[in-house]
Amino acid sequence: MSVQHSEKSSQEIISGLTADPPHISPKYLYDELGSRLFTAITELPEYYPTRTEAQILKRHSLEIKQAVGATSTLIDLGAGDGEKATALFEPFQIKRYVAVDISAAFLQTSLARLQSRYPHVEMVAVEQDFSHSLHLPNEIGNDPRLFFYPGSSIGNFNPADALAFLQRVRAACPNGRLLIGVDLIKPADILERAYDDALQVTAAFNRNILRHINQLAQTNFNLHEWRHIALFNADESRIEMHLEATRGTTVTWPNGQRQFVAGERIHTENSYKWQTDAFATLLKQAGFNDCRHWSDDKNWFAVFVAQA
Ligand code: AVI
Repeated sequence: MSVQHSEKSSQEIISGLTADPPHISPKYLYDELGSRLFTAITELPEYYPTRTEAQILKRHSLEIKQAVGATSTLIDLGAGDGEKATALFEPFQIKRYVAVDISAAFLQTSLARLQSRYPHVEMVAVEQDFSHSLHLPNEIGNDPRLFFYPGSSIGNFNPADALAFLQRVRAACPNGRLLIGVDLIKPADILERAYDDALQVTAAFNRNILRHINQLAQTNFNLHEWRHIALFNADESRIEMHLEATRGTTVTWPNGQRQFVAGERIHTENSYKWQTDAFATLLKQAGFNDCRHWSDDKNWFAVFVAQA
């Protein structure tokens, strides 16, 4: 197993905190605890994307396998615990599993566990923030590649960045395929419940970003002073997550500070919801062709296969 390291930037965090409106990149949601909280979110009754996607993959497995064709290297973008990808190992006869994720500690633990369950699959861990660039190590070779981007993580990019991201994947995938999950537009109450669950796991996930950046940028956020907000912005077709100050407070860091008044919000995440036609157009704009998709009975989620 090999690990590639990347640098985290406290400068980026501070410039987001001092911007108007203030924001924190959603990638900082995923330290080790954040990744575990996200795994817990995927098990919540209100959070339908993960299980709906799994149902689509299961129900249409034969057609999806046919659309993907021959492949042996699976590149899992935002692998997390890698569990979703394991469902593809056998049907696609995967020989090499390349797990790309921003959280190195989580990746290593996950791959060590997977390696003992799948001793014949070569495992490569790549610690990378692929939201800006995608560099894969030479050791993964030139066998046909299947890029796997499940869970509607594409929704965490705005449409322009989603296009740029898909173009990068397209460039890294000569003659390969992309298998990607996309969350679809649906009534606001269903969406808002999915991002503001009764157990408040999503609230913990959102507030954990402050704990994480306190470590990275030496800020002194008091988590008790911030509450979780999730709302559907219909004009932008996205769920927004914010952290709202419950009282006036001053946050400091080495050589700087910012005051927040009660009710002021820090924007932490967007999760865009798509129409299937618009997403197929986006894939074509990125240079993919032969795009096919499958959906569930309620049309809540879609799985696309596209050819590079
Ligand atoms: C990772 N990503 C697709 C999740 C989403 O639904 O946008 C992150 C998430 N945020 C809150 N709940 C889940």
